[in-house]
Amino acid sequence: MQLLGSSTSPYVRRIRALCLQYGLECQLDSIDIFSPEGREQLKEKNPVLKVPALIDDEQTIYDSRVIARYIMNKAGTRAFSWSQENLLTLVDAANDSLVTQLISIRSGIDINADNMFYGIQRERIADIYQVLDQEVLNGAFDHSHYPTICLYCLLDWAEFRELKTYRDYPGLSAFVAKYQSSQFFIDTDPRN
Ligand SMILES: N[C@@H](CCC(=O)N[C@@H](CS)C(=O)NCC(=O)O)C(=O)O
Repeated sequence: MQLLGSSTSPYVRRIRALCLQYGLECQLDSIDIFSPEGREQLKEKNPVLKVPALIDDEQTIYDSRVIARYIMNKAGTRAFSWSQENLLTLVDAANDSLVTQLISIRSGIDINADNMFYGIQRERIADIYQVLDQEVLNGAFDHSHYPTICLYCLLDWAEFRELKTYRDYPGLSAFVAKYQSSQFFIDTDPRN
């Protein structure tokens, strides 16, 4: 399998970590999604113009959640429960808002501006971090399943990009401390 993506993307990292967890071979085809060449490759492989995209022989899959289902199917694992789907939706919504913030910063836009659009993103991120903190304390992320991988990739990436810190949240801080020595997170660290 070939994964079109970048080594810094939290959405790409979660798929790389999942493949490592299952011992499945997945080659990262690294692109700069904002360079002219990268955009050409994206247009050819994924019309959504986002990473990751998975290419497995003739089959191409868009979107990390669908790719995860595809990989779990290949590995013979059950799909997500409804509560796991909700955890993934929470993580994805916060991650999407943070990606919006990062692209805005790189476009020279002030994400702390007092306007409706950026106010909504800040509110969503803060509320979801609060909910996820509580979910961690309630034990929802005690196991190393796919939502756990996604939460770790979100928290570590937001910290790495200096967009939002998990350190103000006791549950999230304990969560990162628990998982940071996992080999599949060390092997996919965006700083390396
Ligand atoms: N729902 C998508 C989101 C993927 C995503 O937003 N990827 C970012 C990179 S971290 C991206 O490609 N952004 C480009 C853009 O928003 O134009 C997934 O889960 O795969």
